[in-house]
Amino acid sequence: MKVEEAIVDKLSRHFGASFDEATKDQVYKATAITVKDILLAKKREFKQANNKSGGKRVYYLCMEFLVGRSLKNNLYNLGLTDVYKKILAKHGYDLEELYEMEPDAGLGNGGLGRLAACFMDSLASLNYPATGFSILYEYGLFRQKIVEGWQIELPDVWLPGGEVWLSPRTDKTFVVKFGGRINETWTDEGLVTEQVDCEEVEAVPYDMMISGADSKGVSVLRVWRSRDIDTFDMNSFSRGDYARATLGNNKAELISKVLYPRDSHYEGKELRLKQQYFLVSASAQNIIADHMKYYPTLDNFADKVAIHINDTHPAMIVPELMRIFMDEHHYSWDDAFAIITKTLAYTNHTVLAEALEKWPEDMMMRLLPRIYQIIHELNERHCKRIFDKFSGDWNKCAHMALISGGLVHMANLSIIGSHSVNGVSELHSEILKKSVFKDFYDDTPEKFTNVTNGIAHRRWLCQSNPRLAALLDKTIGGSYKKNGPELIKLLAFSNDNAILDKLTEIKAANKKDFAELLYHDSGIKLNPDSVFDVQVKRLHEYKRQLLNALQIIALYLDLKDNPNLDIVPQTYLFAAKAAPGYDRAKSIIRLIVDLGEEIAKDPVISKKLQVVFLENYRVTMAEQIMPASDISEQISLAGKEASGTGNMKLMINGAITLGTLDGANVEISEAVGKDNIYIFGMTDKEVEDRWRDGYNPYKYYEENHRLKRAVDYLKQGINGNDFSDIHRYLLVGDHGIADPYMCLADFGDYCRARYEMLNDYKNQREWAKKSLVNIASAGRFAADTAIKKYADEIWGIKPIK
Ligand code: B1H
Repeated sequence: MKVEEAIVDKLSRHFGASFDEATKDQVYKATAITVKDILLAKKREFKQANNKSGGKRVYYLCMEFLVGRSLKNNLYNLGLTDVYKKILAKHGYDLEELYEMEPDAGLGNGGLGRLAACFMDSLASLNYPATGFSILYEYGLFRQKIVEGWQIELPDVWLPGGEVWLSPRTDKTFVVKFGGRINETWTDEGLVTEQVDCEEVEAVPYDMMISGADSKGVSVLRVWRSRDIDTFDMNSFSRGDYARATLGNNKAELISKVLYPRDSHYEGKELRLKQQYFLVSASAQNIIADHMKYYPTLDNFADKVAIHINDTHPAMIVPELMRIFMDEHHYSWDDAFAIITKTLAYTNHTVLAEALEKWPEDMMMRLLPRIYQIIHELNERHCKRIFDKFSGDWNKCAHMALISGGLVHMANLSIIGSHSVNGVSELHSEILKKSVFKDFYDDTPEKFTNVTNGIAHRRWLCQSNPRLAALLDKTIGGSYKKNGPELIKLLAFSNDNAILDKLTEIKAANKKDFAELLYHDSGIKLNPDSVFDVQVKRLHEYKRQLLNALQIIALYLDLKDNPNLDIVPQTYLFAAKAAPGYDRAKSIIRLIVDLGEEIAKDPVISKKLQVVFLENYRVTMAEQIMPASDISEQISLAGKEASGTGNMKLMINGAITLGTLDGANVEISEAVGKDNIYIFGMTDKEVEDRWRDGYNPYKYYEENHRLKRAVDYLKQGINGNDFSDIHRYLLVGDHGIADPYMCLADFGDYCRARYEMLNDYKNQREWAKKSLVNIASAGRFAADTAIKKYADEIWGIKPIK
């Protein structure tokens, strides 16, 4: 069927409407359904080709996939944008406006979830057969509202509008068991192990398809929804209590109700543990059932299947696979373990101590008795081996144990169960080897490797910055779309004034667009002739939005002294969600909001300095803001940010990084060279030394009068509000040590780097040249590059021909 007929057909069948009668929302949905049909057909062909080749498939397990919107991305990747645009225009609809009807699928917190989504895109584009597994959260990451400076969380109702992209597969459900006890009986077949008297929950799969770009590939994201098995209560029914009979207890449905909103932070809630096992068990059963459809045995499992543990959240896949191999397929412990470890690989995404998952032993024992038994046995065998290998080194045993101090250590479980362990930037992977996982590295150095993160550059450059993409197409041709590193061809134009001026024009136009959008959405007016300095990411102390705020306060106070100070007009754009229970993060948001309002009251200073906190940061907003940014703030305390990916998205859009030598900033700096990035602050090694020598923020405060003034200003009241809690946090320490992320230590050098940067900004040609070098060098951070490395070196999968 032709596209036009298909849309007409969907409108009529789903909404009983014609183009003329339908609402915009109905036209969006009908359009989306036609695209989904195309994806389904494409997926079917791709799957058949894979079946024929008998190749290996990768399953990517992750508690989060931050997909954002799908219509624009799929049309782009299918090469159908223009076709749809024309047809819809014929009926009076602007495709761009239809895109706006779609809610973001916010099934993730931040970088970790967005990375998983970018990887699905690359896998499909490179023709690798891949399935992502996650949870169909009824509510994704909360919507943020700012009321008098405070963050308020509202539920993210995304399904009405997002659901069109999901295909329910009610024929492929699995049962997941919780609680009860383990029964072991000897029969003729040997030992039978069963979990009895337990709660059974049904896992119902929904598939979301993600098309590859200019490829045959389609990735499937399979998300599980939990459902009560028996919602019909026969006892109540026979008593005549019909209302109660149909009520069910809805307990099971709680499991997939809502995404936990803490980024880089472990939350030891029972419901979260249930979510993790729910994901793991349904996915493991699904993977094994798929395998058994084609092969009579699991002996070749590791040759046909690669499973990725994305952060420790799905780590229970290790004991769950052991359970299925042993209890259901009667493998011996050693045989099962050998096959399973060959199948599994693990990526670590953070070294923050508070993010490392440790589940209470008793909670696991009660909720997942069989899983606990297996982990217990794994631990015994593992500790014995380590004890023998390292001649009775108890310390090593204690560090490396799966269970110690009444806690189950999920990172250790992930390492033991995998053949590969990687970090997400060179620096981060080194830190894993030399400190966080040092003992494991000593034991099995061959497991450890690095794969630096990447971004879906077709989405973050081609789709979100069409002006820049058009210039690139004209200047270097379009091959960079399939091969990111070819962006480097742009370097040949670094002295071409026509191109440089064009880059400046494009940035100006993007800034104007963003300013108009913001004005339209929220009535906030930006000065598009100022430099747009952007810090957009989750709010976390280690990311140091507070350092940025202190620097702004210092500048503001300078301007109060001397309103005629000759500076480049500056607009600071912040956007960040704070975890709901994270009070410090919330008070930093309030500080930024109040600071912005305070400055706005001054008619003279506000012409030179504006601070705006953008509400409800999400994928769609990121796509709008990245192309409009001049300065990319990547200022985490060195050693804390595992990689960062916003840094890459801003870079590829021509923003220049102001950053510390942390995460992937180190590699960005190597890629662009020191003239095209502004690096400041301590290195991770210096940070360590400073701690060892005893960190005293007071010293910096006393030595730098601008800093002292800025810190003291917190106590004075900003926009009528008191921030002495932050003052105390920086100098005395509210709970524990003062200034735990060393804002004061890096303040001086941060101001120095920024001063140089703004000075350089005055020369627009030179600035454009730096911008060009950044765009040209960003190709190595294409997610395709990362995926090729995972495929070749870790998963051992091949593209389907
Ligand atoms: C990252 C997380 C994370 N690291 C726990 N860890 C979560 C941990 O809900 N939880 O329990 C959620 C998220 N997220 C980020 O991963 C890193 O901080 C970034 O530096 C990195 O770029 C990103 C992708 O690797």
